[in-house]
Amino acid sequence: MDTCWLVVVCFLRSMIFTFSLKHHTACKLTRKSDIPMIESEGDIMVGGLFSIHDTVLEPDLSFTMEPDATRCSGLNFRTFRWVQTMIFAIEEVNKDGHLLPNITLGYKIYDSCNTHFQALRAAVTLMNGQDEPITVYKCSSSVPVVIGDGGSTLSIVVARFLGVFHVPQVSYFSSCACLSNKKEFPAFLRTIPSDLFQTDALVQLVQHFGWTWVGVIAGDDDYGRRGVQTFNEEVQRLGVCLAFHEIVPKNHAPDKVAKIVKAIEASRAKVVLVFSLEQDAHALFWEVLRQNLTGIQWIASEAWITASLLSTREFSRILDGSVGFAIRRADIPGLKEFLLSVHPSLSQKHPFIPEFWEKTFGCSFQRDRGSTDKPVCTGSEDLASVSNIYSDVTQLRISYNVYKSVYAVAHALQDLLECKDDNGLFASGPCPNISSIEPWQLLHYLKYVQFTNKFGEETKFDENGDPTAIYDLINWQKAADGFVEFVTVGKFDGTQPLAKKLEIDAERIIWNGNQTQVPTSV
Ligand code: TCR
Repeated sequence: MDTCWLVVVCFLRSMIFTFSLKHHTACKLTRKSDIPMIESEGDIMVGGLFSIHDTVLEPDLSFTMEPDATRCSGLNFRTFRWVQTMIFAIEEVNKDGHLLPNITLGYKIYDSCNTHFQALRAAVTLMNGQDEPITVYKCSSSVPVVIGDGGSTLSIVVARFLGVFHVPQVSYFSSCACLSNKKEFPAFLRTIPSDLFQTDALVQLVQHFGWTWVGVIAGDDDYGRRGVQTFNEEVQRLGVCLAFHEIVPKNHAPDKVAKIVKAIEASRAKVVLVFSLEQDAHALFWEVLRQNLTGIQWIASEAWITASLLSTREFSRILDGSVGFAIRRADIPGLKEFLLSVHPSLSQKHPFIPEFWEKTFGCSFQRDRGSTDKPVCTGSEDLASVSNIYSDVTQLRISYNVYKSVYAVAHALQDLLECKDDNGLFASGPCPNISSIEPWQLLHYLKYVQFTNKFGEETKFDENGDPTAIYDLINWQKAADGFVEFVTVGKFDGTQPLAKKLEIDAERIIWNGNQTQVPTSV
């Protein structure tokens, strides 16, 4: 009898233990209101990660009350255009009678707020669905593929997580060469070329014009430091001498930046590469202007070659003639109209629209008039009447990468649907079940996807998930209104044999100081 009781008690205790353990692991990760999401239903859902805002406002973590939901600030018009481009591309695929004819694509897009932990939080939520608890044993994901993230720092964090579950991730903006490592990032692909190819292109440019005495300046981050490091190694092998190697500090300390500009002058180098993000380049050129250092032929890295911050009248005196490689652009028919069709009436599915509207028109939707002196937004404001970075479709480079990413996913799905049994994933295996596509199956098809889009450009990925590296060679020329015009004067095509990679239309280049003669480096 005693033994019998013991067994019953043990059984009950183990039940309680299992229950509490389950309860513990099943804690809710997020509340629905925590993370705003742009959503549209579809047969197959595509996840999206974009830094719609520039920063996260830290919640109060004093542990004396429940922390508020995370809030982000600084709505970014450029990224907002990228988000709309993803939606545009998905709607275009849905209307296409040939591509995925009987299937509708839906989407769930989250804001990673330019912050790695927010990006990770968004990725986890994408995988699990907002209302569901996070559990270790749930292996199917609410989305089989994610488009994003933007910056490399964010993509690296997200890719470590998604990679574990073999959820394919297609980035439109993360160019760090480190992401080509498939041991670390097995499910990561991208439509932006790796920076490795950019440095290769820059080295060939230097060689092409016979420059032998070149100065280099880097921004103090992975982008600048890594870029310059590979450039230096390559260029020195070709017998080019480095006049100096400077690093622009992130705090833009005036005395340090002034020293760098003095060093440029002292070196007598006439050709200088600046491999940095536009903000750091801006700090440097501000000082170059102040010291009135002219006559330098600047070579730009991709991050600032089409930067609106620098292509102004003010800087044109020193920066005219600059050359550098930019990601390819395209004119996407219908996109402009789509961008202008954003309206507050769509806010239910797109919770970021009210803020976008308020920022664009300087008005407020707040009913409580006491807290704001801005005019009330009526909804009849006219988007077409304002010109801003959001609706500017003249430089669709990253937007075009977003567009390509959506099409890569659509074509991979199409290939998956066309799979015939006995010709499935493995030599003679069955085909995936359409109604429950597993992320790893889609990853397989994405790796081998290959198609030519309506602009005649082919998209495919190499064994590292990298696209074919094609860049436009851009030259800054002064337009009639005093502003800078980005003129395409050549092309770098990484697929070509070495001698044919770089194609330059040298006669069309106008060098620094309004010269047509190629500058010499000494
Ligand atoms: N990919 C970079 C960030 C970046 C950037 C830019 C920032 C690229 N191009 C232009 C500002 C302006 C390319 C990344 O994080 O991978």
